[in-house]
Amino acid sequence: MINPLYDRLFRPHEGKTTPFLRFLDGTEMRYQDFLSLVSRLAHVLTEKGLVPGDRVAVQVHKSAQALALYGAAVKAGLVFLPLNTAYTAHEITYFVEDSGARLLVCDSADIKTYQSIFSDHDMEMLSLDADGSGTLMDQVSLMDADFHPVPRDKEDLVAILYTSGTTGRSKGAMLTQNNLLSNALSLAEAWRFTDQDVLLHALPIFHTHGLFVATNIVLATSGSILFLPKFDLDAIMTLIPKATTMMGVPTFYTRMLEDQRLTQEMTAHIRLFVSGSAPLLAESHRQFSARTGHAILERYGMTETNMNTSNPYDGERRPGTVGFPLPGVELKITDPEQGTMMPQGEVGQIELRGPNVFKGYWQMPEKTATELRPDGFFITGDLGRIDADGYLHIVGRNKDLIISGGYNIYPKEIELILDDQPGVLESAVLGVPHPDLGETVLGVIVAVPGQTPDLDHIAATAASALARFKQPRKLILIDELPRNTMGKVQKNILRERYKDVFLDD
Ligand code: MLC
Ligand code: AMP
Repeated sequence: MINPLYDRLFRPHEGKTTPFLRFLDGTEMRYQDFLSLVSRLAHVLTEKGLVPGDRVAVQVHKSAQALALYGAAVKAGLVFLPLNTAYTAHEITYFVEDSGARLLVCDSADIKTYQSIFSDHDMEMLSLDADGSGTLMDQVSLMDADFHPVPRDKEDLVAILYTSGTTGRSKGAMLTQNNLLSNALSLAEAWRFTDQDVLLHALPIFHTHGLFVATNIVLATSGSILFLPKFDLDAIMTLIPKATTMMGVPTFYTRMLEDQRLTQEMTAHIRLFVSGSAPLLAESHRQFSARTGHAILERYGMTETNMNTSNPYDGERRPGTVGFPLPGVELKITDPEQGTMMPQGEVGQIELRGPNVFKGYWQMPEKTATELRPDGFFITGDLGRIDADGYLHIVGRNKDLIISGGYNIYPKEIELILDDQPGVLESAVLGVPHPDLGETVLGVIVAVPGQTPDLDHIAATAASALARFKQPRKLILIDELPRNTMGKVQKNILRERYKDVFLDD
């Protein structure tokens, strides 16, 4: 094979006239038109001087053109680096500099800001807007629709996805051609996707879930995608009768449950609902079954590993569990201190090995070595146990991580900002229950003796530096942080103390 990912996921569709993307307004983009856009975009990228292995940073709204840009990067042998549209210029600066991106594609509204920030960088910049226009697309029309795929090895990098880190510094997870391809094929089979499927797609396309899981499975099986710009409850309710499958984070399902339009009849055409990226409450699973007759299939994944486990397609989809390891994935539960195997049924850290597991963190060999063992097992930081029937239960996290509406937030990054503010002695940032987002961010602050920090000012400073989803939804001033005898802040005590802050609203 010349370029395994392109050859298996994209090439078979060249010339195909069936629809790939279907839009809200009833229009469609056929496979052959998508593939020709991929080729033209690949020409734009290479004519900008990019060579195989170069990073293409992309912070754009969800559009067919944005998805085609991913295909173009694959075809041209480049490394795709998608970035959350909510990231601020401060956050983007880090990702661009750390990755050494050679091209940044962003919204035209941001281009002036980025041009001034990156004026002394050897990096090209092009714009792509939500409506598919921009300087990137201006060049597309001039390009040939034939582009010979750049040869790649299955171990070559195809994407870097940044995930936040415990130290406050984000880490770029390096994903290979084989990581993505093996996972897409494995999931397509496990979840029985065919060319008859119509996937309702309301996830963002800058993360594993919306970009790789959802898109690659459909590409692997030649179905079509109902392509929504974002999650919109009304649009979901209108389109569900036209879809056969849907993938979402738990917030999608809890919001759907609050809508009286969700019934057994209106979901009758759906064959599969999938949930992941954050824990789906067993209670939500049961309510959904009672209302619709559908047992949501919950699965477990990570940016670093793609998808690891899944409830069965046939057989019991057990609420509150994430099912069994996918074919080819080895999973073990180990003692967090010793790394030794825990007895069956006991809680320990989840370790994983398989073709889905990433190659390491971009230019962070030490960090890679602490999480990826020499024998190939990846230490996930999630805590779990395997029940008597083999189902994996995720019972907590051995890492200081908040998951809000499916987005990961590492408290350290926020604490570093809060600690820097006038009048602040120290801070602790934690995740507390939230009815819509599952968890949300709470900031707890201790003042320098005799001073009164201005919480509004601190919130405004956090807002200028951090994406909205990372900003504390509330700041609370307290006298001191609870600590254990080793001096470590006991966030579990704070979590218990403030567990109802957002539930009482
Ligand atoms: C938006 N906001 C969020 C937020 N999303 N705040 C906290 N957490 C989030 N997840 C902010 C908005 O900026 C806005 O701020 C306010 O919250 C409400 O806006 P909204 O319009 O209601 O938000 P909405 O667009 O509905 O977004 C919620 C959401 C979205 C859940 C639909 O976040 C989403 O699509 N999440 C999916 C994330 C995802 O794809 N994760 C996969 C990661 S891959 P303000 O100021 O107006 O109040 C992975 C691996 C795996 O984890 O296993 O899959
Ligand atoms: P990310 O780094 O965004 O890829 O998020 C990965 C993390 O999301 C995992 O380490 C888990 O903590 C969490 N996660 C993903 N899927 C599930 C799930 N079904 N249940 C519980 N947690 C999940």
